[in-house]
Amino acid sequence: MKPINRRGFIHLSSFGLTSFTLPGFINKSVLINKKPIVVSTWDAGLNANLAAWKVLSTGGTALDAVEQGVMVTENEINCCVGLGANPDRDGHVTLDASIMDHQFNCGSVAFLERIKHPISVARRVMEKTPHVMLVGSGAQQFAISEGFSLEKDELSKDAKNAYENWLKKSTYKPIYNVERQSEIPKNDAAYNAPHKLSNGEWNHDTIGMIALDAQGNLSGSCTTSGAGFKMRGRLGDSPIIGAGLYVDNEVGAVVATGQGEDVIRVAGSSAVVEFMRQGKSPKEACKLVIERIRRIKKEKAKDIQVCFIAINNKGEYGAYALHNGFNYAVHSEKGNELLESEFLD
Ligand code: SD4
Repeated sequence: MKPINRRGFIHLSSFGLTSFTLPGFINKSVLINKKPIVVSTWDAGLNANLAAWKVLSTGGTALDAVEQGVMVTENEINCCVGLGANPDRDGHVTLDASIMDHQFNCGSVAFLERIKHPISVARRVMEKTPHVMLVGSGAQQFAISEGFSLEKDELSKDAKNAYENWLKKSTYKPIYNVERQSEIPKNDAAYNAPHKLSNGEWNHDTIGMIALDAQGNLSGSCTTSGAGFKMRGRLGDSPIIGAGLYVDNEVGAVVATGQGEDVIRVAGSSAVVEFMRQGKSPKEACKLVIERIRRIKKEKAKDIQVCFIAINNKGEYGAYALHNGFNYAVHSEKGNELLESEFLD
């Protein structure tokens, strides 16, 4: 056993140590072995969770889990996330991603083009630079210097079709799953199957993931192509720490999806963490911030979707959405399942 000083005591306490046999000495038998859990947004989360679970179930860190988990989704060709996703209105795919660990270390990239794994570039920003955020050509330059390859600037088949369709009208109207929900009769099975819109377009563009590992540490990640057909240069909430993602190991981890502008407005993920700090459950905390967004947006709230998922440091999780149609995937010892989120209206 190794003596530790007072500073070490505080540090190690936050890693899940509950008590000590003698002052200043660690009793390894009291190391908390937390039950790992990973929660991610939308149905793509099911696959992503499998990769994250491989890490968590073999004693790996939540940080590795949330990176490797969302890389699965970034890898999918013809997917709503990563290089196969919908482009901006000029026809280029621009990607945003962020990652945060249990010690307030965080990194993000935004407006990144032609790089397959923005989440890993975000992690390198966190670990290898004195900065939190790199954008645009600077982020791309950094990625290349770190050995990431520059992919072709070309659209996937689905994205090309969607873009050609969009060009016919060229109106910017983010849809997520709200428009589709209102189009489908409530008794239709498709009402609760938010995969694609009836016109074949994706109804979301993001995967967010939060995890608790066996050491009791939380981490989170988020990666997105942003809103399809957005203005060139537009950033959403996903690369903004505190908006699209926030982790405070003493409290919980939160990630957002949906209309990024309205998540940024309320510093959404950070706000959910603050409600959990006040003792609210993950679901209640998510709901309070969703209600705040609805109050702010008034009647315009019907045109947007915003959703949060949260885990607290006990491993309890929850989610809440503004409207119907949001689902999220949870993997624990009990298995991997897709759950329908509760919603305001
Ligand atoms: C954004 N929040 O860029 C992202 C979009 C999203 O499912 O979550 N889409 O605003």
